[in-house]
Amino acid sequence: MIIRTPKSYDLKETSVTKEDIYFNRRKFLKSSLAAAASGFLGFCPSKNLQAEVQQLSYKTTKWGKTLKPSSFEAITSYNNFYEFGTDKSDPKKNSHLLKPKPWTIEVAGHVEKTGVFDFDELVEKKTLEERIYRMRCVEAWSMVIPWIGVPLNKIIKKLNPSSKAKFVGFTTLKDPTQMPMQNTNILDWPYVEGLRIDEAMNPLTLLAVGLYGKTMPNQNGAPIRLVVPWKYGFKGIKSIVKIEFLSHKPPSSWNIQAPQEYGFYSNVNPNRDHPRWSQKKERRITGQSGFAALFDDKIDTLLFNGYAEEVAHLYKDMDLIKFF
Ligand SMILES: Nc1nc2c(c(=O)[nH]1)N[C@H]1C(S)=C(S)[C@@H](COP(=O)(O)O)O[C@H]1N2
Ligand SMILES: [Mo]
Repeated sequence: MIIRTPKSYDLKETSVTKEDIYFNRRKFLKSSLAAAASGFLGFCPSKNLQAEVQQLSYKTTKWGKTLKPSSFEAITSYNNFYEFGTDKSDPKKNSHLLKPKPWTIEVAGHVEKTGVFDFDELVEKKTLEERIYRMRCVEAWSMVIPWIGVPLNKIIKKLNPSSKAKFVGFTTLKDPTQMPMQNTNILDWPYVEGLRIDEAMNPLTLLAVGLYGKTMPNQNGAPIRLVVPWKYGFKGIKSIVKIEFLSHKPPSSWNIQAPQEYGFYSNVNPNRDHPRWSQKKERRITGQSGFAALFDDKIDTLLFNGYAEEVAHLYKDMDLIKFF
């Protein structure tokens, strides 16, 4: 057996199948005790890649263990991030301009701890968890994404909002030198989003800082983005620089753009069609059928994207067709 010293071009090659390394790593973590004892550690196949991409340490949780994640390639090359272009392939191509480090987040409004926080102050590394969630875009495609993040409620409890805080508003970075499409007016910049405080406090809601066990790729919203798995994807605002605790409903970019098409709630609901297309089914992008996810089968869309058990109580007295 020949053990070659890897060259820099090898790192590029291995990064093509990052999800294999991810799955190996998950197996690897399980057997790490036995492995350490047997001196197996030196043969960990992901070692070289770790030098290239920063690995996050995190707690594994029960969430989504039975779901098969979409490929790393699909998750990081088929994106909506209009700050970098309107094509699904644009964010991967153009988001190298984003500088996610250093990063600060302003906290404002009806909350005790206001001010500008450094990323690491707000996101304590020891609180990171893995959550494998179904994600449903309003455009009727979906993926399964293994996020790494902090439940937003943990951060909110630390910041200690007052009883006047009925909503939470989020704002994306505005800097046209990093986000070139902000030189155009395809959307009102910066991108903004919001949740009701009880939605923000729901244990499913995450501030994600990574996926597949790695630091968040720029195209997915580095260094920190919202993940609300029972809502349409556009609620998951990327590259957040401000969190505000408000007494009134915060603005939402797509709601401002086309209020008759995109509501504030935007809970995934197969019974409420978009004015221009059905929401009954979705194209699940697995990345398994080569690049063109376009060939994947259509599956039924589930109420609250399959998370009714966890979130239906938040809307028990609401007409979900009227408050879409
Ligand atoms: N700042 C910002 N956040 C955004 C968007 C955007 O254009 N700008 N697109 C949204 C939409 S429509 C979707 S479907 C998700 C896509 O997230 P993903 O690329 O990580 O899958 O990001 C959301 N967050
Ligand atoms: Mo979307």
